Amino acid sequence: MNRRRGPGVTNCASTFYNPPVPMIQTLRFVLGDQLSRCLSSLRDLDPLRDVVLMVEVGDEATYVRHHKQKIAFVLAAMRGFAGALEKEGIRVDYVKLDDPANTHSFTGELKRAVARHRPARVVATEPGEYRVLEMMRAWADMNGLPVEMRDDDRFFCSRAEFAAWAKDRKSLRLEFFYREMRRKTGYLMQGDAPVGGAWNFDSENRKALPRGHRAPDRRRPAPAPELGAVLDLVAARFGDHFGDLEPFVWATTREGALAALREFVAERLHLFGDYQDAMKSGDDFVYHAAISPYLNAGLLTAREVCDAAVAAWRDGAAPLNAVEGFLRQILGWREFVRGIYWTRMPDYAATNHLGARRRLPEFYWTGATKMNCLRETIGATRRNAYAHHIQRLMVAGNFALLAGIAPAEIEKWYLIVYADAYEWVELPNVHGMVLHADGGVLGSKPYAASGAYIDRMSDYCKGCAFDRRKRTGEGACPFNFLYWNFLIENESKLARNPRLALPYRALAAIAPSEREALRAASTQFFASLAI
Ligand code: FAD
Ligand code: DLZ
Ligand code: SF4
Repeated sequence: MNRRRGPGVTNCASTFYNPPVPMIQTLRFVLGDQLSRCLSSLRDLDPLRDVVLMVEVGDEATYVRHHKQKIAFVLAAMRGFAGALEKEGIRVDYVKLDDPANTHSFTGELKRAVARHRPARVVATEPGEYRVLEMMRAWADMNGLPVEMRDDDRFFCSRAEFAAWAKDRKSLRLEFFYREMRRKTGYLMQGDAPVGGAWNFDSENRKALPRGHRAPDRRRPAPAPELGAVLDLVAARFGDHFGDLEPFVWATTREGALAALREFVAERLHLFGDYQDAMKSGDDFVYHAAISPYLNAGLLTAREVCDAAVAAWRDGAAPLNAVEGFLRQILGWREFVRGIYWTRMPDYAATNHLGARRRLPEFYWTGATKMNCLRETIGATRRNAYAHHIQRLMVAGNFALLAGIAPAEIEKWYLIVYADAYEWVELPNVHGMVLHADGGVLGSKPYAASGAYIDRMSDYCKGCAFDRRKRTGEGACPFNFLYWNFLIENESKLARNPRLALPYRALAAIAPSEREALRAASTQFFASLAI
């Protein structure tokens, strides 16, 4: 035990008082997506008696082979956060990836740290993934040491609160949950009523970008001091993972994340609502905030982001349709998908309502496809470890739905390729919103769409080898024949869904010979992709 001697023991006792350095009381284990100073496990931290443990482990970078920028983002943000704690006088035991003694697992590193510090207890905040929760449950009795697991209260809605809300409901719908959250937080409320007289301004929010219109360029954040070494480390160890490492496009510090939020609020929020569904060649961010990696890793809190948006509306800097639309994403969707994840796991991931079985086409990794919309989306994903919501939902996701890609295959892709992807948020979006693999737990219908939707909301079809007006025959847009093929293949499961009445009526009007042609075009297409 490393105790310094107290007063009266040394010969300079009259001039200096060296207080005894106490035993380590609490070891506080902070994960790579828990980089918030307000984290529950850091709340009662005593700098004199506690140590914060942070560990870079190979297992977290390779349990799925994450995009290189995602790994670099997490590691650089962890190093930056550890540095900020140390500046506050907090003792951080930080294990680097290239430490020769590193066991490369959370459990192994916690065991080693317990042996190093011999703390009286371990405190952690519950993790964001079921996989890690299972791991942590096994720590409950680590060498007889108490391990306290605290709620992650960085969300507006706790897991228990969501479970209570969901308990006796026949169906879980975002709209009703979101209204509860508006009432609870008071955001955009006037007494019991929504400001502006409506909960939702979606009908104003479906515009395509006017020809020649360009959103303001998103500025690339200044690199933090630790970034260079992290980029070298990632290039050396994970160079064969998906995606470009440089140019690296993310901030990795709280200051950088706050600057990105300020830039969004000042320059793009006012048109977020109008163009939230728009896509444009060569514009990877359009009017989106590009803050999800920061929110999910903890560099920004959901509350401060919502506060900033509402303040912009109050100041007259952004209109209601923009601010309500933005709030709905964070206060609504983000909390809603988390609630579904934690109330439904682990069974949720295993469902496959539509019986989708095909393999993921190779072009999801290479981007080598003649379908321009997919080439643009996958290209942006490779460049930035980011694609905006409509690219994820209506291009990459829509194709996977229409082509019947097996849920596990496409879910793994999403978890790998996006810097903001953690299973609590990725899985419900892919499994529920995109694939309808949960049979309607998260949404009442799949978002299936033909090439007409993509053409309406983007300029992609103009630069495409396929003809979005053709349903079959030479050069027909694959989204067209796959769309009808999807409706035919899933008729027994979907035709009675009232929200799909219109497309099924349209299908009924298609002549049997044309139906055959749509089926044949799809079969041939799948064969050409070998899936
Ligand atoms: P903006 O469009 O500017 O929205 C602002 C914020 O709202 C986002 O930062 C995010 O925190 C939140 N948000 C918006 N939509 C959703 C949503 N559907 N679910 C949860 N939060 C939302 N988001 C992730 O954070 N991680 C994921 O792994 C992820 N995977 C997705 C997979 C698919 C198939 C789909 C359709 C959506 C996915 N999303 C995911 C949701 C959404 O696409 C991203 O949050 C968004 O694109 C992030 O970019 P942004 O910060 O520019 O968002
Ligand atoms: C994503 C990620 C990566 C790549 N590396 C680490 C790491 O080395 N150490 C760490 O604490 N966290 C990392 N993470 C984030 C974790 O995967 C995430 O905290 C868990 O999945 C729980 O959500
Ligand atoms: Fe995509 Fe079809 Fe348009 Fe080509 S024509 S960009 S494949 S929707």
